[in-house]
Formats: sequence, structure tokens, C-alpha cells
Amino acid sequence: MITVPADPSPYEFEPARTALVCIDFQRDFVEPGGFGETLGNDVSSLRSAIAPTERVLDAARQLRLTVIHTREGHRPDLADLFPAKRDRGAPTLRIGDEGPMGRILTRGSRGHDIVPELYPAAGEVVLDKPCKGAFYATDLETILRARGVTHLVLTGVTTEVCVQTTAREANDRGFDCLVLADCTGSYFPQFHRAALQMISAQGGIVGWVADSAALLDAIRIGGRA
Ligand code: C5J
Repeated sequence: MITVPADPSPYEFEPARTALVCIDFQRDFVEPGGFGETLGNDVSSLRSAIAPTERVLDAARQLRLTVIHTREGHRPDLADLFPAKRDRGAPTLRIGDEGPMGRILTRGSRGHDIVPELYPAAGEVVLDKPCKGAFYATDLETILRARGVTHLVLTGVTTEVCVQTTAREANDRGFDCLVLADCTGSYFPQFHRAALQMISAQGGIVGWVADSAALLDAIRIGGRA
């Protein structure tokens, strides 16, 4: 058992029952010319999450945790894209339009793929999802239950959208989630802070929050990596 000092209380996990989930570390969100930028965001604000997540991913691989990488995006025929999502806002390019990294948020394009620093290794699960939550319209729950996973360590972008939505979906399904604050990022610093507070408030109503250093130290003390 590994115990991580966390907010609001220590988070305990058994590596064999734990998955690291890396949410939407796609060029479309963290590089210029992608979906995030078409919505008017400064995408450079998300890049700080990449280096700490690289260290956590390395430790997770040494510990042999299940590793899941999610990618938000749509079928090339856009049959899974609700008008409510496509028509929202006033972006410079809409989902499916041709951009500098290929079609915006569309499976198979360069922008849809994961950044090289966090690229999935052979044998790791890559999960394509059409919406914010990683459980909605995917087989994530089946994959986790088949492996006996009960605990999730969450990283990814953006904190208050896909990470928070996934944490809530996971909590409702009975998974214990630790969100790593410095391994998540938002275009809006105030939303990042608020989302993390919403997760750990009220005695951990959605889950636990810690920094990656706390997790990595706990793993080292446990003598596991
Ligand atoms: C958004 C995400 N922000 N991955 N997606 O649309 O958070």
C-alpha cells in the first residue's frame, strides 16, 4: 500500500488496483493552431503540466500501473458530434474544419494526437472519447473493471473541463480519484484553482488533490520505484 499526503486526507492506493489516467494531452489543446486556440485561448498556459506528468508517467510505468491515455475528438464523418458542441461559441475554425495541424479535433489528424513527451507506450490503453467525460460513450469502465482497478490517478487538460468531468464520473461509479494539481492545467488560472477546490472540498466530495512530488516521494518511500 502506498500513502500519499493529500488534500483533504491521505490517499492510499495499491498499485495493482490503480490506473494512471492522462487526459487529452493532445496537440489540439496544448499547441498553437489547434482546437484550444481556435476558441481564443492562450495555449502556452497548459504546457506546465507536461513535465511533471512525464515524471509521473515514468514512475507509473516502473510500478506497472495500468496507464490510460484519453483523446477527445470525433469520427472523420463527424457522426458523433452533437450540434450543441459543434455550434457553440464563435471559434475561428469549427470541429472538423481544416487547420494548421489537420482537421480540428478529428481522429487521425496531427492535432488530435498526443504530444511526444507523453506519447503512449506499447500496451497502454488509448481511449478515444467524443465528449468531456472519459466514461461517457466509451468502454473505460469495462476496461478498468476487467483489470480490477478501483483507484485512479488523474492528470490532464483542462482542469475544469475534461479532468473535472472525468473525476465526477469516476466518483459516481465508485472509483477513488487522486487529482495531481501540477499535472493538470487550464487556460484560466482561477478555474484551475476552483476546480481543484471543488474536488477536495467537503471532506473530498469528489476525490483527493496532491502535487506530483507528494506522489513520487510516497512511491520512493514505499521503495517501489
Ligand atoms: C475542452 C478538454 N476543454 N479536454 N476539452 O474542451 O478539457
